[in-house]
Order: sequence, then C-alpha cells, then structure tokens
Amino acid sequence: MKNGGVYASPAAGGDAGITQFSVLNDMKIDKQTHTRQALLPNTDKSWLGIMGGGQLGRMFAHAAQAMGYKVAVLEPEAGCPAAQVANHHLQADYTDEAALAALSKLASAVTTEFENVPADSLNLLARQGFVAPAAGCVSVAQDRLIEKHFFTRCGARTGVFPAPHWGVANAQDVAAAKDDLLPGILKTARMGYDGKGQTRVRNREELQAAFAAANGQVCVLEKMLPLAYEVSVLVARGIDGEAVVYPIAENVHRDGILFTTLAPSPNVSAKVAETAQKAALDIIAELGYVGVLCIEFFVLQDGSLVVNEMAPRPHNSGHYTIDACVTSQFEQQVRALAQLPLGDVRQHSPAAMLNILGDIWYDGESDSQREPAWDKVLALPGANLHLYAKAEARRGRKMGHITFVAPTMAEAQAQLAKACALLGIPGPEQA
Ligand code: AIR
Repeated sequence: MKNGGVYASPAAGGDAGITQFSVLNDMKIDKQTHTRQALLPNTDKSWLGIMGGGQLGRMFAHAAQAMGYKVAVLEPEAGCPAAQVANHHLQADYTDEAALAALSKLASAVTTEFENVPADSLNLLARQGFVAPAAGCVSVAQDRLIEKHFFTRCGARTGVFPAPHWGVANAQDVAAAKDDLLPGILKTARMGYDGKGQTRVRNREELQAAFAAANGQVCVLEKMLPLAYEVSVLVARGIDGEAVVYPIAENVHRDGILFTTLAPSPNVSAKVAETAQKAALDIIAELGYVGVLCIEFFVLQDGSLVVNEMAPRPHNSGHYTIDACVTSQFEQQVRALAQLPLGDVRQHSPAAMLNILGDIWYDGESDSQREPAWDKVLALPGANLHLYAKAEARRGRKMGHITFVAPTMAEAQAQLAKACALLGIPGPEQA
C-alpha cells in the first residue's frame, strides 16, 4: 500500500511508538452515518463505478453483475482484468477530470479497489454522488505514518497498538531513531503493496543506506518483533453504522507477498480472535467507514496482538469468502456501496487459499512461458480456481488464486499441498 504525500515539518522529539509528525494531530475523519437510501439493482440507474481495474475490481464486478448491477471501471490500462468483464471501461488516468465526471454521470455510487487511487479524485467524485469508502478513510490507509498514528489513538479503546516505530523524513531523523528500534524494517510511508518499498535494516548504517535508496521518500522505521504468525480480520460497515466481522484468517507471506490464507485461523486462541475482531469493529466504527475493510495483525510469540496495517477494500486474505462464506467480501462491498443490508458472514466450510503468482508460467530460470496444468489442479477435491486474466504473467505478480474447501481444515490443507506439488510451487512445509 501507500502513495507520495505531504507532511508538515517534523516536530522535535517524540517517542518511538508515536510518530513525530505534527500534521498527524490535525487528522480529521468525516464520519458517515446516515439512514440508508438503497440503490436497487435491475433498473437503468443501477450502475456501480470502480476506481482501478485489477483483480479486485474484476471480482467486485462479478459480484455486482450477479446481483443485477451494471459496472463501470475507470482505469488507464487497456484490457485490464476488471475492464474485461465490466459493462463500460473509461480508459483514463485516475486524475482525469473528464473521465471522473463521466464516471459520476454514469454510476450512482463509486468505490475503489486500489488504495493508491488519489484521495482528491475520490473527493471530486463525492461531490457528484456516493463514494464508499470515503476519501478521508482511504487517505488514512494510504500513509503508514498517519495509519499508525490513527491505530495508536484507537489503542486506548481497542487495547491493541502498532509496533514501535519512527518516521524518517531526513538525515536527522535517521540519527535520532532510537537504538531500540533496530533491527527493524524501513518502509516507504506511501505507495507500496505486496512487500514493495520495504527493506530490513540491522543497524544504523543499513538504515542510512536504505533511507538513501528510498530517494527522499518519507519512510517509517518499524521495530522487528518476535512474530508467531499473522492474522487478518475482514470487517464491513453500512452507512447506517451496522457492522459485521468475518472469521479470523491466518496468513503466510513469502517475499512480502501473500502465499496462503487459512480460514478460520488454526492457531489463534479464542481470546486473541475475539480481541482482534473487537479491535477491527472499533477501528471501522472510529473511521466512520462504509464498505469492506481488512485489518492485518501480528500475533507475537508471547500471544499478544499488534496491529500492522489496513486495506480500505476487499483483500487478498478475504478471497476465501467467495467459496466458503454465505456472503463473499465482494458481494459485501456491493451491498455496502448500494446501501443495502449487509450479508451473512457465516463460513460454511474450512478454507485454504493458495495465491498463484506469475512465476509458475516460467520453466525454471528460462524466459519461455507455458500454461500451468489447471486440469490436474481441478481434479483435486474442493478446488475452486480463480484466474484474473492478466495480459502478462510476471514473476511475483498475482495471477489468480485457488481456494480449497473441505469438511476439515486438515483436508483443505492437504489438497493445497498437492496443488503446490502439481504446480511446482514449494509447498507450505518448504518455506
Ligand atoms: N491490489 C490492490 N492493492 C493491492 C493489490 N494487490 C490489486 C488491485 C490492483 C491490482 O492488485 O486489484 O488493481 C494491481 O495488480 P498488478 O498485478 O497489475 O500490480
């Protein structure tokens, strides 16, 4: 997540764990709580708009169309995954005012599938129609420093805090970072997802080098914590303040990219699950957020919870909801956007989701490409294949996912392991 931004000058001092940027104290969130004015499907006006044309937009469009809505996508890339299925594609930059006006004219309500869509564009759209999540909410999630400040503020209520951290905007900030924050991870505050813009730093020299490599971008140094595992909580809130929370999911990353999600989390204790779900509900209410929000937490080796980051949209770790829950995260987003009652979040089967990255199109180190053996994967019991139809399979690029549903988690995990073997992906035990 997170993109190019504006900060006031850093105030002197500040504790590690609380950012030192004075602008953050001026953060205002315009809470949305109104009575519902449902946009019903199946009429001439039943158009929903999406900013961004990737896989999340594509799966949103599938859900919206299944319910009788038409979908318009604003995205600069021709033939992108969402445009291939949308009813209309406005091929333009996210800041193109004529395209934004055209989107407003067509769609009664607009959402975003990519947090790097400029908040100004969402604000512009909000002058003409309903936008969810609102620009103010998206901008909190676009910037790691603002986000951490917000989480720290919520901590009084949730009892869950972010990792100790320090904002780094210049050489003085590098020098002033407390030793206790090292070893740490230096992350660019804005622009970056799937591990992009993150560097591990063991000491101050490495911190200096990593900050220099960030080319003047504002960064945040986070203390490295003794993690046991990572979980995420998907929540959704309607415009009337009604909120729902999905079962807690457990995530494994490889090279900064989500590898697998198991839901419900096999490791989490009932107490930790309840704390995380309650924190997620507190956070979404505090934001006055409308739509689907995903919040990632670390569970530390001592069992305590740390809030990591949030995504103001459906999330990769929530893809299992398509095949394993009564209401998928994408249908939930449609419902929130159309101001309909939220759907049942009940999970009817344990689920194990495997991400499919572009790497498996390549034969070893060579540049030649081939289509993976989907027929073999689909012969596995409980396999649900989702491919995003991206024009180019690049190494490390998310091309699809497979969700295995089964009567037990152990069976779902066993099928996932077999799929890894068939596709030439090192399995869950071969980290
Ligand atoms: N996305 C949004 N934030 C994080 C991710 N992964 C999804 C969105 C976006 C797409 O990834 O759907 O449009 C971009 O994928 P790519 O492979 O083109 O970088």
